[in-house]
Amino acid sequence: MAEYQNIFTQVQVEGPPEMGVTEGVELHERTKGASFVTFFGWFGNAQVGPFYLGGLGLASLMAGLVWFTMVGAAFWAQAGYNPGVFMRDLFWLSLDPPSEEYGLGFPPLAEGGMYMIASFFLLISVMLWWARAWVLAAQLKMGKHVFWAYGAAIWLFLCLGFFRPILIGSWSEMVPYGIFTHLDWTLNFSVIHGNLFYNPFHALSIAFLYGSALLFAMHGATILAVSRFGGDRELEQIADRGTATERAALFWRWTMGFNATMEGIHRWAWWFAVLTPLTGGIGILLSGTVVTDWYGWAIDHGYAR
Ligand code: 07D
Repeated sequence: MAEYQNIFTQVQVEGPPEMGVTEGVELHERTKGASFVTFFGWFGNAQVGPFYLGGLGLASLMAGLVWFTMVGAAFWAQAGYNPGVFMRDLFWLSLDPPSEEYGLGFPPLAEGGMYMIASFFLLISVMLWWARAWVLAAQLKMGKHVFWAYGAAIWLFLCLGFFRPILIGSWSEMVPYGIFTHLDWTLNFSVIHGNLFYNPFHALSIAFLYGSALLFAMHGATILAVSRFGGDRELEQIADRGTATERAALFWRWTMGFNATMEGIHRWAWWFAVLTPLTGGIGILLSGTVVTDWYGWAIDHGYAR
């Protein structure tokens, strides 16, 4: 029976697993096998594996596990080693940074020392995973776009937990490891600095965040709308112009007079996503260093009244 096929109804043909590029790649760091999961096939590729863990990946996961375990152990102690209390209070438990009096010094273990050691491992874990993004891309002779995009997120991460605390002169400025405590920290940051909504870089960051969601929705919707003409076969559409690309482009020219290209739309997406944490980090670095009260700053600059 002839079936109508698109990316949602596709028949999941299963052949031998696709093991990928073998030239110039360290094969011993890749798992040998792969399996197939029909459920995954409904949303993406049914094939799971091979995995490429490698030294960097392994070290990163181990460092991340140390951070996770230290946070968990602190929670466990706070819950009085009682599983019921642990589950009940999970969202309120927290491993907190040292208090202000310790400045940039090293505090006693129970007063933030554990937090600092855990943070060190989190930093190592994030940076090793970043390096892995470079190495894997290099092995596949790809551009380093994922590496730089992740770098933008790391920039914000470092502004929050490293650069700004150093500029202020105290590790107490770092973000606590707890579900509700980090939310409280965020609100507190805004209140202390006179309402973060008046920080223009927070505003820019929100514009790029919301802009990313809008662009993603526009792009996703456009491709799905022309999938009946083969628009989801993006590579062929870039190389050979056909009705799908033509119609998708025409739709947006009719709608707003301008269309991105099949290639360019991904640059728009990359830049919008990357600019969210880039501008955000600038906003964080300026808070409490250059500007202490954003509402007052906005009044002084004729931006609020
Ligand atoms: C957080 C950093 C990179 C993360 C990395 C990962 C691990 C490992 C391990 C799971 C995302 C590290 C790895 C931790 C995990 C395991 C096992 C990226 C991050 C590398 N705001 N606000 C933003 C909005 C308000 C405040 C950005 C909206 C209030 C503070 C964004 C609203 C107050 C900060 C944004 C709103 C306030 C922000 C984040 C609305 C009080 C920041 C962008 C509608 C609540 C951050 C300049 C991002 C920032 C930030 C949106 C309101 C405070 C655009 C929509 C007024 C303190 N806010 N906000 O990509 O950049 O984060 O500020 O009300 O620090 Mg805000």
